[in-house]
Amino acid sequence: SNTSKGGCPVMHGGNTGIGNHPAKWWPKTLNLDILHQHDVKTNPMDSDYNHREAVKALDFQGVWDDVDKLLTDSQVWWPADWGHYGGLFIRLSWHAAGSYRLGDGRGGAATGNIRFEPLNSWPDNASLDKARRILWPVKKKYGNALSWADLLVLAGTVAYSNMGLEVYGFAFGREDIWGPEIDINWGHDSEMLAPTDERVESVEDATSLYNPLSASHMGLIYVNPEGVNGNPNPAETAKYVRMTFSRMAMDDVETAALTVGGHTVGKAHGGLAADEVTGGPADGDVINAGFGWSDPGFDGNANTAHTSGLEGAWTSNPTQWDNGYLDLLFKYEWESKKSRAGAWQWEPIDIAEEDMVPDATDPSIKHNPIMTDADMAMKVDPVYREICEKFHKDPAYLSETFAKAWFKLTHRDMGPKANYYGPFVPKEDLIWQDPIPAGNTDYDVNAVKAQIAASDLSVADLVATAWDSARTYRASDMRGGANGARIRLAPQKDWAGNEPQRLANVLSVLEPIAAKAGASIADVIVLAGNVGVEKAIKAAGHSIEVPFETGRGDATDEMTDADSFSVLEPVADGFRNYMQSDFGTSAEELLLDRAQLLGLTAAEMTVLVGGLRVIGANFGGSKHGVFTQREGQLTTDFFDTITDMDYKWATAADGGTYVLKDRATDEVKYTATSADLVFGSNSILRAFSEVYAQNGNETKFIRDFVAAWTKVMNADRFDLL
Ligand code: HEB
Repeated sequence: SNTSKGGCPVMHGGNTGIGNHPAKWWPKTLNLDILHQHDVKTNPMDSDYNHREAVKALDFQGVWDDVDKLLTDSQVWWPADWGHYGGLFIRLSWHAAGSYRLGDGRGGAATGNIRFEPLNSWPDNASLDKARRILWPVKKKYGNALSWADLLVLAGTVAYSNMGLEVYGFAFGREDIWGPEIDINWGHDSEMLAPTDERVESVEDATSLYNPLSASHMGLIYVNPEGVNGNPNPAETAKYVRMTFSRMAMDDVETAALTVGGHTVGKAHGGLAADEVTGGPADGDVINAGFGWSDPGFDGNANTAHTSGLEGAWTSNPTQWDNGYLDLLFKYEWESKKSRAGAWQWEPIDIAEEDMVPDATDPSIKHNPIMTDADMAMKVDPVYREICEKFHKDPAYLSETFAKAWFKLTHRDMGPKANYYGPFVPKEDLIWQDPIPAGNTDYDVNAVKAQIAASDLSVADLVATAWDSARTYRASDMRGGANGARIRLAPQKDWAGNEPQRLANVLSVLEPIAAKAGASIADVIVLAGNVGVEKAIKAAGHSIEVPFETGRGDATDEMTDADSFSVLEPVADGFRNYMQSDFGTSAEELLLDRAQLLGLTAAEMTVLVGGLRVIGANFGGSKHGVFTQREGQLTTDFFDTITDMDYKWATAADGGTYVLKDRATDEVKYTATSADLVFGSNSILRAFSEVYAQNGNETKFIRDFVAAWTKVMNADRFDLL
């Protein structure tokens, strides 16, 4: 018989659950999978589906009107508070957008990531599973052209408009992903909602929050509503509000406006005791149909729903945009109390009957309004207080400030305006959009190339400058890149990683060439890089042209919010073997992080590193990883060397770098960093290195290098799509 003892009676040799990944035994292995997310294989759309084309044909006004109708179409399975889903939809949009952090541009609303883990099941996102299900009929009706990512942000915007706010605008154009983002480091906490202490150096110092995290707990969007580590203390909470909002590019005025405007509508839900609350959708039973936080106390009435554990509304008119929040905050003294679910919240002392809040199901019952610890921070912190007093005196100023901050919150990670679609796009250019004027497309490219080639700039100068100009691009929020030529403006021109002196010298040669031809300097910098690459290809005995697209524009200082660019500074760049100082993270991990932000695959990262090394494009002309006797030629020498057993590798005397010795003579032949050696030591990267070292792949190597190079040079050309 073919039966065996033990085990499952059906054949089950597949790793069908997520917890048994083969790499789990070697947790320090480089996670190259982060380069291969959101690929064609995970995308159910046809291979020729172009979302940008599809969205142009969307019935924009129809979608808006249908969402507007949904607001008051209460469902029996999740009834609307006061018959209006406005508060719920706004919290949905805010939590979709609020995971964005400026530090690396990751998180945010631009991809529809809240549909997937971990965000789908984060405790702070409780009940937003219901909100999305309420929106499903609209998603279904408009099909491919309406992405979830757009709908999630539109929902809150339509809700505000419906409740009386003059909204600033809305742009369509976000494209959905189809599975979790695995690249984002949300923190190394031991468990969901672990104490803040696990992600700060000192709880007393909010600014010691580990960068780029922008929430005080794993599983929260921002701060603990009950107070730091659950202890009510608005002055302490204020510091965390300031810190976490600044990590999302919001200043004090924007932060106060968002908090006040956010809680002008809707309510908090505390129908259950904390120990009755169950896990999110990913913890649920199949019969929960993808819903989490199953709620045994919910009796079909809105007023028994559970979400955060806090209970109550902030204003007496929670379905209207008004000034009720600040009226109540300043009119009353507030005391800290436990909600019916046992959560800390603030309630007014001696409230007048007319200021009380009608019950969400039965308006004949009245409740106290509430404030979270973060709301009290608006009154207790002197800076927030002054701003809020101004808002209180001038409701029109609050409305305008809020509307603009809401637009920024929900569009911050969409990149330049070239990515905006639809009739509700505001005309005005906003500084945080990093505006770039359109560039000339009508000039003699070959004449410009000839002049660059005839200049006395070296191949290394040409290639390094173009690379530096383009490498700031991050697909996470579509900022940075070669377009705009901001490399010639402050602060970029002075970044150590850009080798300011060399850069100034190269620009002094390229700028007159651009001016004479009528081309943008942004175009000429990239073209110069292409000329350098073509020279290196020719020197290696091949002839392959590097494709080029005209039309980049030149930004000015006035178009540039210099401060907001500091996060793009390349303090490490493994592609040029550069590390400003020891960051406690390995050079290869920083290389991988940059490759992911650039949107590269592991093969593209490999071919670029190997090619840039032998071209001689290292920072400061360093020789680490330049495994060739014919620098300046685009050859496969890097890969030949790294796969060659005639070399023996050792740690260099300085302890931080490495040497390659001739195995027979012990003579040091080359020096290297770990960002070089990883291409021979990591099993996956070695596999790619072998491809380029193999006989017969010399031309493929050059073709692949040119394709990857061109991808980086054009990564920010949304105007071409
Ligand atoms: Fe908010 C809600 C917290 C900010 C909007 N908030 C809510 C809650 C809590 C909180 C706890 C409740 C939930 C339930 O349902 O239970 N927030 C909070 C905090 C903060 C905030 C802590 C920081 C400061 N919010 C915010 C913002 C916004 C908002 C910014 C916008 C803009 N919220 C909101 C809304 C709501 C809330 C709308 C309501 C929801 C409903 O109605 O459902």
